[in-house]
Amino acid sequence: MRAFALAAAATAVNAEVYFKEDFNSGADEWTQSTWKGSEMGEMESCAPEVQVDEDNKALCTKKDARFYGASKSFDTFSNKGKKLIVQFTVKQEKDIECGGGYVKLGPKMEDAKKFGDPTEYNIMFGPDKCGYTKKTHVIFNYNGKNVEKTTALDYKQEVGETQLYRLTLDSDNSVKVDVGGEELYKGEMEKDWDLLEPKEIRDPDEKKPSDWADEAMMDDPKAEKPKDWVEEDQKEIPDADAKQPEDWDEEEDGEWEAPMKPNSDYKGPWKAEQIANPDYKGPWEAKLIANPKYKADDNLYLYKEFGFIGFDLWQVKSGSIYDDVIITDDEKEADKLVEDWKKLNAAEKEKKEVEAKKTAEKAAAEAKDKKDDTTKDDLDDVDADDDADDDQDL
Ligand SMILES: [Ca+2]
Repeated sequence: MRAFALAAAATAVNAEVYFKEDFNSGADEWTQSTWKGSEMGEMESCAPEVQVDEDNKALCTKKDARFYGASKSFDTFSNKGKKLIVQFTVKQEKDIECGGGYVKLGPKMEDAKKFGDPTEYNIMFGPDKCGYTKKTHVIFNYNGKNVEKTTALDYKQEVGETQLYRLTLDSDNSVKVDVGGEELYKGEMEKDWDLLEPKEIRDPDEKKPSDWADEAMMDDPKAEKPKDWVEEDQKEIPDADAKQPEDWDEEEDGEWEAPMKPNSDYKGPWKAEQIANPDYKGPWEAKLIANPKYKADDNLYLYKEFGFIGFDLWQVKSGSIYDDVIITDDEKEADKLVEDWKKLNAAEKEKKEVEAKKTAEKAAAEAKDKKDDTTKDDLDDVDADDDADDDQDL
């Protein structure tokens, strides 16, 4: 027990929060990028409409069809031998249509004003949507290449609701993604990101054997064509019921021949029954061999340096709200923010429900008014028609 308590205490002491930002004292310490010139919008400090804590402020995008770039640096660290947790919240006040909502973490930048798409980063994480293409991005940089997860993770953003994103990267090269406090993904970097060359490949020197059986089915060698099989030349036969017309003149018309009719016994060309080919072993593939290009790496997770976090975005529709960013090696530190998020998300859901009810009531009232008006109009029309008829009668 004592040893366990000591170990737990040691973990707590070693726990580190590398970066934490609640934006409650504004966003002045964030550097706004200018890499796209006049096409850029500023990520501003704002007070979200729905609040649990009324002094709360967040970081917002306010202009449509703009690039956004805002970053903040911190004391550099490496995640060597440690767990890395990145967590933040995103809310979209309206349908973003096409735009990102993710964060990038990377080594210290020389010039944060140039932060943008070409900037080198280690990890990119968060929601991304363009029309029907929607996903929760997890991109790792490996040897200078940005590598996306081979199968995309679901998009979990709902308009008008703050969503909570957490990425956990561990020193055993495992990855976990939690969205809204629920596990969205758990797996391994090597398996689910094409970071390394494949472990095994098909032997390029192996040739398909000349006697390889390509067909799964074959003619039954025991099958025999029935002796009475009607061949194709018997497809049509003279009509036995036909009679020579009485006025047939053999001298003039030639010898009478009965007209042909289809032979009902003809069943098409004879084919042997099909049986499974006992030699068939499936489609040929060269055998798997160890890939000489494969180089194992137990440190896929390891980044020498983290020095900034930033938002590098393009948004068709703005109205994104970011808050409660934390980078830590301690789950408990990240967990502390989960309860706040739950309260906020519940308040937002409640507001949405109230608004949806109001909208439905308004629509119902309008539909009723319209119906009353239409009925009145119809009656007027009937009167007008009657008048017209009366005029014609005269
Ligand atoms: Ca805040």
